[in-house]
Amino acid sequence: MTERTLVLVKPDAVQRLLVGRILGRFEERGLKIVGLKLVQVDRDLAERHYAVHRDRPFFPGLVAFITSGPLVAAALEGPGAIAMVRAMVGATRPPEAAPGTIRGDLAIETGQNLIHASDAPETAIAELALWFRPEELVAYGRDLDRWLVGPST
Ligand code: 3AN
Repeated sequence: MTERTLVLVKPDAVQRLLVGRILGRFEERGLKIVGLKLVQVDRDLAERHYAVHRDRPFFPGLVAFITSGPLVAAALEGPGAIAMVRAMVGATRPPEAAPGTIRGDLAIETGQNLIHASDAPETAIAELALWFRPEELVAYGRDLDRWLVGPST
């Protein structure tokens, strides 16, 4: 089933010049970028995005980190995109992230783990609505989809 999911390429990835490489992995896999922007996140958006973690001890540090510099928000679309992107991102704690995943290849510490991705269909819907206005998500065709996903029936 075609799904959309939210990815945040976090401030550490922007500062480490990894935006292109990280987004490139998703492009190469065949996922379609349907929304994309650079955002300097304010405290209100950060707290709403991480509301589920509000009572965790690392919450203040998390908000400080995500607001510390610009990040890149992307909406990605594809068959089974939500689970596929999570698998490509890897475990939350980089020491546990499998080689071949973004965190397993490029990150070493949990606080600076480069990327966020929606973890379930309901989360993806809520997060996409939080980060993108409806008109910022663009539906379009790609000629190479017949090579990636096969002929349309
Ligand atoms: P994920 O990003 O893999 O979905 P979550 O949702 O459990 O992980 O955590 C959100 C973010 O909070 C993580 N990406 C990480 O930056 C931060 N975080 C999670 N657990 C910790 C922790 N124990 N110490 C510091 N930061 C943490």
